[in-house]
This record gives sequence, structure tokens and C-alpha cells, in this order.
Amino acid sequence: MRVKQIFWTLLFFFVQNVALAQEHDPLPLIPKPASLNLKNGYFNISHKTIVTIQGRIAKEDAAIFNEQLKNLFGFELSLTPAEHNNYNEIINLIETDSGNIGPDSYRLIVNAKKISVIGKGAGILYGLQTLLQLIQKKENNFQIPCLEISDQPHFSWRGMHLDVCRHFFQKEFIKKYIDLIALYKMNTFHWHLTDDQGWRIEIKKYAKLTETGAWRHGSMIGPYRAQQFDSVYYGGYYSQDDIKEIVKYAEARHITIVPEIEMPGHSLAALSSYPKYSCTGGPFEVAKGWGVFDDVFCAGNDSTFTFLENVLDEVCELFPGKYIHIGGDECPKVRWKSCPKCQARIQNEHLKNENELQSYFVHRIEKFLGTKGKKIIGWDEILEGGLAPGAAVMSWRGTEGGIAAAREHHDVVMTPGSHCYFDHYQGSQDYEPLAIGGYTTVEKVYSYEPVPSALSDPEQKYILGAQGNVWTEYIATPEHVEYMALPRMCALAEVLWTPSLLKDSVDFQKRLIKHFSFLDKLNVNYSKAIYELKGSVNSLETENGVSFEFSSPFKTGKIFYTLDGNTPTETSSEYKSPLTIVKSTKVQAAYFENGKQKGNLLKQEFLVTKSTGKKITLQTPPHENYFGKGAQSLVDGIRGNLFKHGQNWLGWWGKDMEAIIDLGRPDTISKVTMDVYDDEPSWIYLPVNMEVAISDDGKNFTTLRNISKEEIKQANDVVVFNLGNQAARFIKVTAKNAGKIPDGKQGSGNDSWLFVDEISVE
Ligand code: TNX
Repeated sequence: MRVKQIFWTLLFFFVQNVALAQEHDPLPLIPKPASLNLKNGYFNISHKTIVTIQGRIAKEDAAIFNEQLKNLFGFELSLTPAEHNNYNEIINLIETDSGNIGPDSYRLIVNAKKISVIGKGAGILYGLQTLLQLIQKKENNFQIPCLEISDQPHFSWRGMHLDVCRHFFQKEFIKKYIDLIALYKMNTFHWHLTDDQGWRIEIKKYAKLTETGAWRHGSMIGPYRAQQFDSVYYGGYYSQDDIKEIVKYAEARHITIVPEIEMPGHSLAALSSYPKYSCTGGPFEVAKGWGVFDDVFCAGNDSTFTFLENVLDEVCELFPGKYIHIGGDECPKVRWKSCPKCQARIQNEHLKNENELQSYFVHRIEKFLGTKGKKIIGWDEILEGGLAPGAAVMSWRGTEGGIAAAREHHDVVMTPGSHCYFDHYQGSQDYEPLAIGGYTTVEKVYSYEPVPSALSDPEQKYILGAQGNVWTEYIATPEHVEYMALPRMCALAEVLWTPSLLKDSVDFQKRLIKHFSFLDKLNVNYSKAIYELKGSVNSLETENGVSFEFSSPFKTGKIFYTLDGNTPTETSSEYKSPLTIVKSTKVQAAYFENGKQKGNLLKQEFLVTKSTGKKITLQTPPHENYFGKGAQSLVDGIRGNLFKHGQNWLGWWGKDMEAIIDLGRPDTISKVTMDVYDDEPSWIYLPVNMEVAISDDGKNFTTLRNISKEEIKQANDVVVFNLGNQAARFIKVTAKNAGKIPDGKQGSGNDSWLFVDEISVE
């Protein structure tokens, strides 16, 4: 009897909880907690609420929580030591070191009269961040729903990066950025402090680093390929007092700052101040433009190392964290090749080449930092020529560097351009401010899984987590940083905090839209690109052409479209299901609600030919950063569009493209057209050779036409193969990559990119 009773009681509670969970929209929590159990009722929070505190950390956390409350809702709570426990409405903060709770984890229990936050390490602050996001205004009250949460971080490195060199941001904004990092339970701020365009940290021993190196006599304006500059004197730096203040500010929010001092490349600002540490002796100017520069620290000169060690001495004093980021990326080797001292070093140290010289450089710095009790972390180029023994790697050029480092048992932070570069476009380029390129939507960031499946279980442990990077070549104001970082940072925070099994993109989008009002209150200029009406092209199995599908996060209104070039209104055709595009058309569509258009006008032109929507295979898949929808993007009827790399272009890095299109049956063909892309300063080179071949069986191909480098150059980005009349079912198109970038060019010594799009067959 008793057992039965318990059973029914339990069932009742279970059903009630499930019903509650379904009835309510998801609570606007980001990141989503590992476990949440919603209950009936509310806790009323007001200036009368008392907070009792147990523990030193809890006391600091409570003070931060109070500041946040004041800022967001205009009231504060009374703080008191734990003994006073006999109040009506109280919040108990309990710091624990119990083995039952993991590092930086917390439990949050909200009852109608009492809230408990039990946490370890950063756990209490994280619990309070959850609490903050739960506060809802109801008439004149602020309420928190009754619930129980048990929560813990999924990854240990939950980072955000900010480049303060290409553009400088004042101390106050750095604090706001840190506040946002804390709000989303992230714990690492990677501060990119030195680069070609500015040295931003005061070093007492070398005053010229900031007197000279922090200032430039102009900046690049507009897109890279326009190569235009203003002549405005620009710069700024953080004094050591500023740095100490910021480090303390971050520490209170359980955030470790990883300072980055770039070497051996990206060092023109330092060399402008102290040219004697270069190979040629200078003189140099702090860079006005973006990109990669040939003059780097001289690796043959011992005094370079003394200089860097003295700089790092001061850096280590200022930053208590265990990691110092030493850069290591994009270091051209041209100067080293002709520098007698560097060549002598290669000889004396029995190094094979300049790559090994870079590795020598990094090893030497690592050793020095080891004596200071620090570990180094660097961009994935530090793998080339042999990784320093204790170095951790930041994998940015894709995931390969991370995989290689983990296999060698080095710690890894994933930050691939494909998902973690928040300087890329996040919405349609028709409406977004100028960005460096790429196309990384919030949805894409959310889909990211930091642990590469190629790694074995034991190797996976070396993946510490991931980080969002905000490079600021095209981002000059705090508002613009916010715009690029948010809400992509919300998505990444959830990728890093929430167990991957609980990830749910539909639920995330609902929470995010609710959460926007919170960001409004914080005065954060986030992007609203998720409201965009988007179009996606899919292949049709049976017919010619492609299907075109619209999606909008709004659900209550209707989408209208036109195919005749007119702007859609509510009297245009209503969108019910994916459109079938069988001939060249210009589609325009918009979302309407209550008689008004909401969001953007979607415009898409299709050029339908014999290849559109046909089966296509690629010998080598494109690079993950420029993957589009894979091979299908080459025959989706959408031409690559100059200035818009990222969305429609597919890119190969150092590799050739070979595509085979299957028309499904033999057909007459007379012309093949393909778009190519030329932007050498951005490392994108025209193919050096292209070829079209045909076949009846998909195995034995006959080459019809081969186009040389010169002809490709003259083709003006659209390469046309006139073939006469041919009968074929299979068409093979190849484009040969230009290989290594030659000396004297941007990015020399690196692999070049090959960008192609749409293969039209007529
Ligand atoms: C590559 S990521 C760089 C940066 C640029 C960034 C722009 C990395 C290690 N180096 O210097 O700012 O691309 O996206």
C-alpha cells in the first residue's frame, strides 16, 4: 500500500514537472544548465532580500552580483555574514570544497522564501549569473521561478579573444568585455596586445615600445583590395597600472587573462621602436595597413632574446595566469634567409632550415618562460619545425593543427576560422558592415563540436576547449566589437559549457531571442542577423534545377515572394513550400506581419544551365573555412560574386580542385563557364592551369581544352571553355592551385588559396 502511494506521488510530481516544462517557453538561460528542474511558485527579489555569505570568494561574488543587479534592475541586496539566518526572504551563498561537487560547479535551489547557491571555485559566481538571467519583472515585482539546478562546465578553456592592436579599445570597454565573458560563464580572456599595427602594453625597461610603437601615422580604410589609407595619427596603450586594474577586475570574475606578445612575426610595432632587433636594422614604421609583413625579429641575434626576455619578465609580473601566448603565427622567413646571423644560427644549432629556426626561437622562449613558472601557448604554426616540449597549441587554420598537437600529447585550444572567427560576416553581406570575409552565422557557431572525432579517447583529453577570436582590422569601435561578438559568443559559451547531448538549436534560438532584452538592458549592441530571412538551395533528385527554401525565426506572419524583379508585397505570391527553380530567375522575398515587412529583403539570382542541381563529386573536399554546402555549391545556380567571398565561393588551401559533374544522361555541350577569384593580398591566387575533359562512363576522360595561366589572367574572373558541339554525360573540370606564395608578396612562403564557384554547362 505504502509503496503504491509513493509510486503515485512520484508519478504525480513527474507529470506535473514535465507539464510545467512544456507549458513554459524555455527559461532564457545562456548557457543552458546541465540539469534543471522547474517547480511551482516564485521567489520575490527586492532591496529587502538579505544575502547571507559563507566564505571569502562568496563575499566577492556577492558584491559583483549586487553591482549587476543595480545596473540591470536598479536595486541592491543587503549582505550579511552567514550566522544571521532567520530572515523572511534570504539568499544563502555557501562556498564548499565538498568532493560531491566538481570544480567551478554549483547547485541553485530556489524556493518561494529561500534561495541557496552552493558552489565551488567560480561556482557561486556562475550560480549568481544564472540567478541574474532568471529575474523577471512582474508588475512592480522582480520574480525568480522556483527550481533546482545542478550545473558544471563541460570544457575547462572557455575563451574569448580581443585584438587591441589593429584598433585600440579603452580600459572601460575591456571591463565591459570581461563582464560579458563572466556573464556567460566563460573563464579566459586572450588579450592580443602586440602586433604590426601597435604595441599596447607599457614596458618600463623599453619606453619606446609605447612612445613609438603604440602610434601609427594613418590606417587602412575600406576593403583590403582597395588599398586606401587615411592619415590620422592613431594609437593608445595600457599603462602597467591599467593592466593591474584589469587583471584584478578579471580575477574577481574568475577570469584568467592570457596576454599575447607576438613573436617572431607580427612584430613591426616593436621593431619600429627598436630596429636593431630585426635582421636588416630598419628603419621601420608602425604598419598602417593589415596583413603580414616580412620584417620580423632576428633569430640570429642574441640581443633579440635578451630584449624579449626582459619584456616577458615584466609581462610575467603583471599576469598571474600560467599561460603566456607568444603568437608564432604567419612569420615570413625571407629576412632570415638572407640574414648572415640567422644563417649562422642555423649552422651552429644544426638546424635544417628556417622552419626549424622558428622552432628554435619558440623553444628558447619556452625555456625562459619555464624558469618563471609559466607555460607557453602559441598559434598552430609553432608545430612547424618541431613543437617545444611543454607548449600548448591554438588551432586556428582549421582543426588539423589541433589534431596533430593532441596526438603528440600537447594541450590544445580549438579556434578554427570556420566556427570561431567572429570577425567574419554573420549575415547577408547586403546588410552587414564591411568585414574581413567568411560567413559564420550564430547557427554555425552553435553547431561546433570542439573535440575532433578523428582523435582517440585518450587523445581527446588534450582538447581543453575553444575560444572565439575578435580580430579588429575592420572593427574600430566598442559598439562594433559588441556587434561582431554577440550573439555568436552566446552560442560558443553554450558549446563550451553545456553537455553536448543537451544542445538543441531550436531551443537555443528561442532562449536567445528572449535573452536579447537582457542585452538591451546591458546596453550591448548585439547583431540581429538571426532575424534574417534566409534562403537555402537544395538539389532536386528527379528534375532539372534546384529547390529554394526560405527560413525565418518568426513564425506568426507570412513570407511573400516575386520572380519578376518586383519588390514583394503582401499581394505577391505567398510562400508555402520550397520553390523549384528550373530556369534563370531573380527571386525576391520578405517576411510580413500585421501589414508590415519585418527583417530584410532577400534577393537571389539564379543562373540555371545544364549542370544546375546535377550530381557532382570532388576529388578533394574544400577547406572547412570555405566549404559552403560542399560540392553542390558549384552547381547550385548561384554564381560567385566578387567581394563576397565566403558565402558562395569554395576555397582550397594549397590544393587543387577537381570536380566531376554527372548530367545523368548523354547530352550535347558546347560551353563550360567557371568563376575564379583573384585577390593576391588576401592570399587568394588565380589557378595556374584549368582543364575540361569529358567522358561517357565517368572513368575514361578525353581532355578537350586546357587553359593556361595567361589566359586565365585575361579572363577577368570568368573562365569560359568554348568546346564546339560535344556529346558527353560526364564533365571533369580541374583548376590547379598556384602553390606557395612567392617572396615579396603578402603571406610569402605560405600556401595560396584557390577560390572557385559555379560551373555552368551549356
Ligand atoms: C589571421 S589568426 C591572423 C590575424 C588576423 C586574422 C584575421 C592568426 C593567428 N593570425 O593576424 O587578424 O587572421 O582574421
